[in-house]
Amino acid sequence: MATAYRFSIGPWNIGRGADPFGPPVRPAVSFDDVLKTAVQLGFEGIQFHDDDAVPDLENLPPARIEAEAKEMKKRLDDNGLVAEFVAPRLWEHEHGIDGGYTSNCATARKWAIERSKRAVDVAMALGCDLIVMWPAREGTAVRESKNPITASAQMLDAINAILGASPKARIAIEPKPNEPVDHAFVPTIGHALALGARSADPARVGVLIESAHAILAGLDPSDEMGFALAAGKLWSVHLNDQNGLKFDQDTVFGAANLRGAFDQVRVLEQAGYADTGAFVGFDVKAQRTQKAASATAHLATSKAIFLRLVEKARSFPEKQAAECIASRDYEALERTVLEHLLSA
Ligand code: 3MF
Ligand code: MG
Repeated sequence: MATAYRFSIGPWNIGRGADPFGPPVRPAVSFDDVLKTAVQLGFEGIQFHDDDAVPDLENLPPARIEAEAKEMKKRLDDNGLVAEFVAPRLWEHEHGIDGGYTSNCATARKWAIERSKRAVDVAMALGCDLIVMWPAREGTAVRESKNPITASAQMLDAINAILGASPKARIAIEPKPNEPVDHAFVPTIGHALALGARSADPARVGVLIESAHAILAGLDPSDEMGFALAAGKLWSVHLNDQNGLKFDQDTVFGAANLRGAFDQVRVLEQAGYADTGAFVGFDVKAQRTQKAASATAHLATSKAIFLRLVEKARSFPEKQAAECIASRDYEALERTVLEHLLSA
């Protein structure tokens, strides 16, 4: 029996439809309703920004932060849910305007490290050891505004500070090449793993791969996953889709490129990802046009498509494909793949 996949969800995946050109179009969803949706749709893990778990944590003393995070853990326990990860949300705070760890302002850099340490405290109280580092604004819009050599050292300092905050903490870096910045300092999985390898404890630094982020970097998400899986470093995924090089769309998994989605599922299957216990998350957003009553359909669809593609990966005609490869008949392999994807 193949191990079952475990799925996770973040509260930001049930959004209100705001975009850079217009305000929210749906009512706010309470955290309790997020938990209810997770249970209903069969998502076992909850992904947190630090302040999703402990609102206003900037203004609370450490003991209060811990107490509130423990209360949150109880809410999870009561619903049969677990915390998958905590991500320090540096990019929405005024100190994070020019990035946190790589800000040109020393006060902001100090703040970013302190806030990240608090995120570790939150994670530990929630009973999870994974810290997701999305270096959202760690980069430039005006290339000459920061020194990339200094920035790499600052990123490394931040990683080491998080590792130092708890011997249990593991970091999954979630690289993205652009947006909100023009050029990010940690744009790909290769960059993330290289930084991790130079850290104080390389065994505790891995990656989270978001499909759309790889596509925005002009890379194939399944190859990025394969690279991380080969190193035993793929500790979470944000599956979604992206229709070419434009803003980060966060569409339903498989919506733009079903074959690309199949290849991602296939590489996870080939590596036995489910056996590692790591979660499958979908960083998807409901379309702005979606009415509130069905604004979680994108999550249900992504999970359903993922599971259909698991079946497709498991029933893939491996022998036939191997024969095509052995005779270097890649046209026949192309046909084999396409026919399999189209078959009932
Ligand atoms: C970035 C992320 C999140 C963002 C989320 C909201 C962990 O891809 O996964 O951080 O906050 O996407 O837009
Ligand atoms: Mg993501």
